[in-house]
Amino acid sequence: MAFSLIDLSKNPRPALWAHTIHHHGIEPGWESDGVGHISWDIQGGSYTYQWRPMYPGTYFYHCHTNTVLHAEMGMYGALIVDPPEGPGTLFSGGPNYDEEVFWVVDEIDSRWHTLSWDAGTCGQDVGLNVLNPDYFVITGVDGTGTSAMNAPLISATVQVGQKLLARYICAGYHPQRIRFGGLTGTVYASDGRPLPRPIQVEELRAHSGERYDIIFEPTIRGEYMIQADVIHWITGAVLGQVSTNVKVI
Ligand SMILES: [Cu+2]
Repeated sequence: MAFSLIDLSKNPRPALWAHTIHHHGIEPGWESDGVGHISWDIQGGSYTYQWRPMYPGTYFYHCHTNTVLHAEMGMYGALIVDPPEGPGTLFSGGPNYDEEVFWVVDEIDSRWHTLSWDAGTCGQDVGLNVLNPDYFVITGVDGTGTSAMNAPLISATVQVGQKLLARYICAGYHPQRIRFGGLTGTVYASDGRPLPRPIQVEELRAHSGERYDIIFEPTIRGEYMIQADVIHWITGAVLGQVSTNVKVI
């Protein structure tokens, strides 16, 4: 492990700036929280993040260097903590599941992707307050066509009587609404913690960074369309939509 702590008040901006990992819900110490300036800023080399997973669940992490831009660029991910029982159990004492899918929904404004990695860090207004998405993705796959249909880790085929766990993450900046095409799901946990009591839902609304663990126990064979709308945070207009499917056989 090689790193140096940079005092920004005394050092010029380095030619090579690193990225960091900032966790949501994991609660590491400050030295592993990845928030620029108050955690480690690393000039070259690498840093090993350390923390102890205390609660099983669905977590979210993202880069915290020039955060708004880098997270939009796709520097984020899902982090799954399984209970001691292993995959197949959501949390100790919680429900079991047979299949697992990941619905990580995000919007992309391709204009932002023409910017330099450090755009705006010296106080310039580079327009990061304007997000007009022209691409919509689910778990890294184009969600507007058919790419996410029957896609591994996103789409699922289950039998009547089986339980499907969907780990849904709102990874965009605009709010979202996800609809389950006629399936009723049960939300058992959110943001890495069990709910006081499970809630039955036919759709969910979520804001940036929120996670929901939803279990479906379909009783009727058929193909169900899962659709998430990306909704403008001021006007409420639907800006775009991603789709995938669940087949019940
Ligand atoms: Cu970064």
